[in-house]
Amino acid sequence: MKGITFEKMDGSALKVGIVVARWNSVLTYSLRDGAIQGLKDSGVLDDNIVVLEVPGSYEVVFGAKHLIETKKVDAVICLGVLVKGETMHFEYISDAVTQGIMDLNTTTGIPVIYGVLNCLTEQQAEARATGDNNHGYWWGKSAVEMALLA
Ligand code: DLZ
Repeated sequence: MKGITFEKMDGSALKVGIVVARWNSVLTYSLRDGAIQGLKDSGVLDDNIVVLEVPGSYEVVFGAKHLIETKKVDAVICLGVLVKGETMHFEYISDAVTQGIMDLNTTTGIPVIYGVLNCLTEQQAEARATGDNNHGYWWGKSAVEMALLA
């Protein structure tokens, strides 16, 4: 089976932040919707889901730190879609965001989920951000599982 399997979870006492990049927004908004569904299916209440938009994937780390510092969230999901272009932008942003999210995980005590797709083509990204294979759904559930560890 593709994807991640989860036990039944009770996230009803949790507050979860979602940081979503607007670059490639059709796909990132689809990931956001998938993540919200994953949270709700794990018991997280609508009122306890905080969504923050940022311009691009490079900004999701700052956005996640902001939510952790100002909203008392139990977990944060970082959502972005990076598609390789003709320049080195993709490599630099991808590396920076990946390292930045890991740093937040090791320094803040709050789980920060890596919901950034790094794809060679838009088709690859679409296949992972939409429909039955919307990775956002698993990332929502991953956030609940990790927050419940605390
Ligand atoms: C500039 C840029 C480029 C070229 N590509 C992407 C991308 O594929 N996905 C994405 O989320 N953001 C991209 N960005 C924008 C950067 O993430 C960032 O918003 C700007 O460089 C401003 O810091």
